[in-house]
Amino acid sequence: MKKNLSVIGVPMDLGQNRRGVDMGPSAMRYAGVIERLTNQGYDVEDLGDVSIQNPVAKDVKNDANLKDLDVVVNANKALAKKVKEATAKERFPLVLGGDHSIAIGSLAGVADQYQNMGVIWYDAHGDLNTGETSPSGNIHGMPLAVSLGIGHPSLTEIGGFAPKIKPENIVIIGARSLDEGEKELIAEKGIKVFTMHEVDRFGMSNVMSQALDYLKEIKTDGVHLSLDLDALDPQDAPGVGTPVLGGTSYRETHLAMEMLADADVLTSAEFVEVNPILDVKNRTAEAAVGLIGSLFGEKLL
Ligand code: HAR
Ligand code: MN
Ligand code: MN
Ligand code: MN
Repeated sequence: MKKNLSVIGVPMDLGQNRRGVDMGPSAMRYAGVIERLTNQGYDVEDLGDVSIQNPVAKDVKNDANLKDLDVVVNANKALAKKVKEATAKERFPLVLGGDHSIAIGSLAGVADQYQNMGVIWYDAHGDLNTGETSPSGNIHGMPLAVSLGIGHPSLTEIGGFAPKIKPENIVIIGARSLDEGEKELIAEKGIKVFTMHEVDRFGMSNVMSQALDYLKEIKTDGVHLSLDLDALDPQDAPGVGTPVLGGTSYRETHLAMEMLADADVLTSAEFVEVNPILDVKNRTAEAAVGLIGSLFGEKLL
């Protein structure tokens, strides 16, 4: 792992309709993310938060079934620029969300600097909707499709090129809530998915080994981790906008992060969907920061 990190907050909550996830970056900073990484010997540069235009816009759907499209587009353009600058300076971008729509900007920022970028999408959801298939119009349910170049051009063209990633370079882990259109896209594109069925049946250790082998086989030159806290069971991560029962435990996710640290393949990461308003005593932000600690090499002994 690179020793120089750039932390970028994105106080975005307009990709979905539960207000409060815009406070996620503050909650994770409050839970000590910067100190935790600094104490491990990293050179941590906190770039502060990307500014969100018109943060009071609210669930305004356009004709294409996309809520608050312009605000989401502008924030992701700004994020992509910051992520790209950090990567160009050989720093590891660590993005703190914010709702999951910000993965569009993170991936736009890293993708053109790698020829064969891998993505680990750790999430209860597939985030493979488009305006046509989305039941909600919420853009946080679409970023993975957008990064494949599927969706509204004002989203897919962020960063000036599309697609950002190839379907065979994606591994989804923890899925348990997929819409019909998402299932069709997974089948059509042959996207690798480890649902909660596989996690329960084979165990997290086995699933992570398979995921890492899979990425190794396709010879990725960079790997982005997109971790949606709702992948965790609501018992361990109550502060998320779209909780789904039957998720990974904190312990399983912790192990997954340790295995990623040992494999030393990641080149960027984001932690999203922490909503302090829905949380219990900042538990979800603390879980996120604990996971970040292991991801960056903290050992229990
Ligand atoms: N699939 C549903 C939709 O598109 C719910 C998405 C919920 N999303 C997230 N992202 N938190 O993972 O509206
Ligand atoms: Mn807001
Ligand atoms: Mn998500
Ligand atoms: Mn999710």
